[in-house]
Amino acid sequence: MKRISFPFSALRLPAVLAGLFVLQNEIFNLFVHFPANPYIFQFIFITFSLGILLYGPSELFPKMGRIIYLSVISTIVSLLFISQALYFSYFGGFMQASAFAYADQTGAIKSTIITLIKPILIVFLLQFFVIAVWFFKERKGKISGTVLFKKEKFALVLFLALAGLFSYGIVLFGDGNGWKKITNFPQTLKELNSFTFSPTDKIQRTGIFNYYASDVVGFIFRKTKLTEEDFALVQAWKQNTPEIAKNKYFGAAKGKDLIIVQFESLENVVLFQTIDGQEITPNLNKLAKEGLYFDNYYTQVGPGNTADAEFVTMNSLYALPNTVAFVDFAHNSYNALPALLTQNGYRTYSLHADVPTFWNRSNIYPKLGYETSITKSDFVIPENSGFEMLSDKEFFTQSLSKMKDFPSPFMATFITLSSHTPFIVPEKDQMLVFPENTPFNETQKNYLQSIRYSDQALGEFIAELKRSGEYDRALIAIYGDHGSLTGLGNILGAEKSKVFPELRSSVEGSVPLIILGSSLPKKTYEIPGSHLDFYPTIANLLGVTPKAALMGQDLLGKSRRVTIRDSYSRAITAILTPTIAYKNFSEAGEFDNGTCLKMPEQKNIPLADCKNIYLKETAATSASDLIIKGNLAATLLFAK
Ligand code: GP9
Ligand code: MN
Repeated sequence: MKRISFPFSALRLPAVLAGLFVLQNEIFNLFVHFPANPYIFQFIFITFSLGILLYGPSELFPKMGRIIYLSVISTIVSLLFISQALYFSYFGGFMQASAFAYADQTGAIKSTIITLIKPILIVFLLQFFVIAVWFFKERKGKISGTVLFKKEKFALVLFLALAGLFSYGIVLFGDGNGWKKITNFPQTLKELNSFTFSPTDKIQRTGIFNYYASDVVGFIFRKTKLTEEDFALVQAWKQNTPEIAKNKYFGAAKGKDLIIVQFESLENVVLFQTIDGQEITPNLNKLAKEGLYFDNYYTQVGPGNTADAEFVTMNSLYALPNTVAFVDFAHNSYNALPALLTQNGYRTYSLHADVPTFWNRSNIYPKLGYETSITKSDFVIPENSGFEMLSDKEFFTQSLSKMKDFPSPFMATFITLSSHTPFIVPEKDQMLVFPENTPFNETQKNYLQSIRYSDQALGEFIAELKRSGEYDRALIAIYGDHGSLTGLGNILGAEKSKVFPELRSSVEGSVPLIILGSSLPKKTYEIPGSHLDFYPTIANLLGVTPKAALMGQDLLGKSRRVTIRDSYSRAITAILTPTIAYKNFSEAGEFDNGTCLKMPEQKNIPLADCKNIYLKETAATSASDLIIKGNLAATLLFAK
């Protein structure tokens, strides 16, 4: 066999296969209906590198070894692509390592597997064809083979290792801030798994193969085995947590349909504010006066933003500080609000005009008890609307006609989109006119325009519910998922707020909660509450009893307490009760750095007075994390 020069000539076949691998990754992205890839260069670079890393080592083996190696890798590649594609066709989501750990669904797919096989899947087998042709030509002498000396083999391994490190290094450390130093390799691997918390984002940037690899790495590193002490902590919390007490509102909305609107990036601070005489949220303001308005209600999101708001609201469990439960704990068993309502005769729907894979929703929704998900492809997206996604007006209008077919009683969760960052509303739909000397910057102005627009869409939606009579048959709850991160809170006077301004204006900030129902009084509540309290409050209003211990409390009940955690460190940043409060906005979050206050006066009192509640809340927040990580939600059931 003729010797040819090293090093790149040795990688000719791996390079061809890596090129094909890039193509296969992109075809997979098209198969799962991803829109045009905004990270196409990063995507090509990383998937090509992984292709080289997978196929490159074949050159280290002599003849037969090379064929065996390539066959093994090709089989792995085909299996992963095809099983992910089949999983997507069946579940509408991406296969995760945790799905096998808590496998209860894989059986179901077997019977329908044949019907899911489509001709396009052949693309994921093409590498076998390329390899066969290559070897045939090599044998005929049309392509020269390579024989590597020991030193060259060593150099090749080194080259592959460097190429791998460099490519993944770019993902981890190439964020335009130069290169960070790797000090702790296991930590670096963990970061590689969570450089972005969103699976769709990760797959668009690095391909499905890399996503699955990082999911497996994350799964291995994740602490899901609990110690005896962990179990004891959860048990102690459960024992001390009574069933939600019934009050005079119990069953006030019994048998009614439940309509929930999770309003994107809606901060409480924009309500009842004007710009040059124009109300920012005229519709929300009106609605707040028509029902129960919680003016001191807080988001609890971690890195999962919208998804965390949904998670906390539907489960009454805290969001995890450094990972996203929707993604990493999607296959757990939960006792969520939609599941409770299905057990009480409700049909449950979620409506959101994004792809179902976003935030891994298609994997977790069934676990929360949603029976039907209405997603992007169920809506007609008008051309040239000027909105990046389906506009909220279209979303509500089209949803209303779908809702007519929902059998009562139903629960329908609407998740809006138009006020999502970067808050771009086409000029024709902008309703606010800013004066010349406005204190708001461009982003803040865009944010306010988007809120004004979505407020209008919501107003029209509610008006239609009233017109059709559905308003009288429903319990309606509207709340913001999280803040806007635009820093506009202080301009609008959040610093003058009665409660901690740090909470009002930060991302862990105050969001409104409005509950409407013909049987409810008109009342504004100053008492503190958070997303955690949604489930117990709504359950009591509907007259259904949660089966398991919850982290939150009924907002209409006697006992009130809110504990807010920093979204990244686990630290407790604030505990609010009507009589005592603790706050600590320092990064480390140690108890001693905090302040204890007598409420509602906000008068400093000795720190020691807050010790008890701080310890209790620390235990509760830890219990919440352990319940999720240890998949214990199903064990929290009250004895019958
Ligand atoms: C899109 C939307 C994302 O599905 O829910 O919201 P985000 O988490 O980016 O606020
Ligand atoms: Mn959001």
